Amino acid sequence: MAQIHRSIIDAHNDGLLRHVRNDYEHLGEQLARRNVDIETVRAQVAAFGVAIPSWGVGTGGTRFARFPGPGEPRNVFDKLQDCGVIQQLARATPTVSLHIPWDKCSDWTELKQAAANQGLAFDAINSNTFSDQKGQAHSYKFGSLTHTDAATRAQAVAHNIECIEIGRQIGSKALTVWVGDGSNFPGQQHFRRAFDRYLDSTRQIYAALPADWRMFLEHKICEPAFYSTVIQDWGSSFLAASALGAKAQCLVDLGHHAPNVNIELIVARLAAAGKLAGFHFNDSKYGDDDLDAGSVAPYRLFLVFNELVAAAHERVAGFAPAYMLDQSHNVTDPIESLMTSAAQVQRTYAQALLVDRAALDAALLQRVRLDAGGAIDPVGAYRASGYRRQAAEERPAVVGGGGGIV
Ligand code: PSV
Ligand code: MN
Repeated sequence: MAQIHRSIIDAHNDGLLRHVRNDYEHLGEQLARRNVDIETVRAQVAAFGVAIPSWGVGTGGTRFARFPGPGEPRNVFDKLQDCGVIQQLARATPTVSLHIPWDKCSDWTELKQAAANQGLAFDAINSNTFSDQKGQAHSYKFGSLTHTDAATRAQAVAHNIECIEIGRQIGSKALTVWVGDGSNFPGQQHFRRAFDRYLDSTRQIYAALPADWRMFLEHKICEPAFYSTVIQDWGSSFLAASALGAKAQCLVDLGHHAPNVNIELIVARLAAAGKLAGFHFNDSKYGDDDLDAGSVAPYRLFLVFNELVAAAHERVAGFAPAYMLDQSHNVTDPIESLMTSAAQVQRTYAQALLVDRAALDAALLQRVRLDAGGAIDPVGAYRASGYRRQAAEERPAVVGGGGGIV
């Protein structure tokens, strides 16, 4: 199957070109009034890329059912083809992140060439020791890198080293390690010993990393283990990454935290410590819902990007996060979801670059207020009015010693 023909894209663009040019020019004028150079922002956004997860182009499912979509990719070559279309149309996803063994193939050189033909390269490679594969000697039912059985741990370590080897062949520069290891009941696992075993296993993987590679440790609060996980939070991840060395960093998947956790603060802490590996972008309402990035809580995504832009602007040492999507498309066409999610990530980056985000909305809001008979700048008009001073004169303060809740 070929990529989408150039003539189809051109015909589509032709009909919209005039509006896009006019809108862009107008936005440029607006931004210029706030001393923002639209061409600078355009260049920064154009240089921004977010990797597609190979598993994201297939239809996902829940614990209850999976409803296959039409034309699902049958193998890693089909997946690359879908990724190629996403990049061809949306131009925000120049790399793909593979997951082994889901994406195993017999000829990695051929795969690398197939990717290049689609204008794609490879981002971090993901290992999988959270499910058993056919013919595997030891089961991961009760853990992998932290299993109490040494032979099972050795098998999980060997798999990760194999992933590094595959990654070398396709041009990856990082290994992402997420384990489902943990426990379902209090008392099932010795917390300290399980973490020690994790360190012991990951040290062996770390030792196999090429000099120019990084190792991304991904934490997750729960699932599939529902009482405890070994790398439960950024604290555990940070402890492990610090123990391993400079090449080990912490990867933040936006869906892997307790509800209401201040993720942007975690981002700031990790960036300051030189330990921010990157992101798995997605969105959620309740747990690790893996919904489309920015679809539920766009402001949270903005606050994350605000930290990222600030760290880049302030040239924080060692700041070079890798950006990836990690979503499960259960009811939508994965290609559509990935294109709109990538655009949402790009848009949020652009918004954060503008810094004075409030000013962007101001023109519209000012007009709405004006039409309704309000003040163009309500706070400015309020301060200038002296209302508070007058109120203080007319309403003398009451000495109060109680709490603030009345
Ligand atoms: C685990 O929930 C995770 O976020 C990890 O990144 C896995 O590699 C991926 O999802 C698998 O879907
Ligand atoms: Mn993830």
